[in-house]
Amino acid sequence: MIQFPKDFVWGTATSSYQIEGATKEDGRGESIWDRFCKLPGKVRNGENGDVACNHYHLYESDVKLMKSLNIQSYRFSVAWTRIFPKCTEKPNQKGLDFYKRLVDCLLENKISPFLTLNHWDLPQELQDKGGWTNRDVTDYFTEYASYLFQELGDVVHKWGTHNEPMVVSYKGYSSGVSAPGYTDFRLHLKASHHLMLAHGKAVKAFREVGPENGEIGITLNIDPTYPADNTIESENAARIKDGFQNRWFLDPVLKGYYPKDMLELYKQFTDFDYIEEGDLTKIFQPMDFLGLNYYSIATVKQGTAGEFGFLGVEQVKTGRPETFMGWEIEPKGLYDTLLRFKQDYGDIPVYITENGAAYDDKVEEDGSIQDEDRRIYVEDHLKATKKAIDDGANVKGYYLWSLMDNFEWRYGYSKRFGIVHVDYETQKRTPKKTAYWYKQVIEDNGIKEE
Ligand code: IFM
Repeated sequence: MIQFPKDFVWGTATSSYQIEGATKEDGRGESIWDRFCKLPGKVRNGENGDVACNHYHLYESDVKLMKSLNIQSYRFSVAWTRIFPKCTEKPNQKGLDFYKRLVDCLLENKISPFLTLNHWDLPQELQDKGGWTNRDVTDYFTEYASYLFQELGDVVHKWGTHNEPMVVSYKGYSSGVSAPGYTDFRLHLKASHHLMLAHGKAVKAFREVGPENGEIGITLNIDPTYPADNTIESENAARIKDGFQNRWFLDPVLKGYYPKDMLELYKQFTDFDYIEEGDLTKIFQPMDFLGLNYYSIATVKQGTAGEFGFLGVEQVKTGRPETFMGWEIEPKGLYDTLLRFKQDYGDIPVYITENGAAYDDKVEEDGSIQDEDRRIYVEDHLKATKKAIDDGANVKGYYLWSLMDNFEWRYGYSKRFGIVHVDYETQKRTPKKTAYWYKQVIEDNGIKEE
């Protein structure tokens, strides 16, 4: 048996827009994803989160299902627009009540809630003011966060500010594949700064008005980056890609500065006039944990082709097996990331806030889903996690992405990440083979060796 530490937390994760549905109920306001989904060609088949997994109505049975699978903790996000449909007006009690009911239900079932404040569904009203490129949004975010700290702080102890701010700013404002869909790298730089500033302000507010025994952190999506070969050029490309995706966010929140080499490189795009004196101090707030979303690695060489060509970086495939997202599978990348945190960023406790895989699941004639490929993916990543813990990494828990199949953003419903299958016609939930396997892992607090 590969045994995990006795206080290790086993969880699953989801996010509001991806599962809730009920987008027009109980006073919820419009979010940027509601708007983005309506734009022609942005989301596969013009799909959207209007119904999704109908979790808004089915949350009680979803919680019971989690309970039946031994899940100890549930990471979910709050839809900002349910709480503040209009940012300048008073909060919407009905929206808050939904999350109160959800949290109560979790606690009744002995599942500890982990609440993320921003999993991408920014109010459209704030987007109309410039979204994350407008510094004022950092104040709106702090107000929204503080309200939830006060209203839910007695029952929720684990809090996350943003999920993957890199995706929000880069994919939303530069590559344009996510809401709001802009394509200007300068906007990404500005938006990323404001996201981190909002994070810092919210953490500070948490210390002032949040629960005394609560914990708060941020979730970053880290792609460990490796040079394609031993040349200086490839090593340089790896440094840049790592700076762009990883250090640009890790360094400000955990060290209080932007990476110097990236500031130098980005001078060609901006004069950084949006960074005000004292901002980095505001961003650099002591956190209780770091959340890591890990899926894959990046392998790069110098070049001008592809998405990162404008930075002189060309990402290449290495021939490793891939998931249904086309993401290369490399559990060692998770191990390397966990040890890198320890080496470069101190001994901060880490939660793996997302890890999992999309596969082209087939429903068998008997109704079961034999997702052996996903089970192996999870098993191999858990083994990498355990090895990292043995080698000194401070990992406190693991949240499998995702509890159930859901709306996978621009890919609509075509990519299934769940350990529970969702029939979107009937909303029937069916645990897949991975779910039963994970249940046993939790019961054993470890992985049985063959
Ligand atoms: O579905 C997403 C999630 O919203 C954020 N992290 C990556 C997942 C898989 O793409």
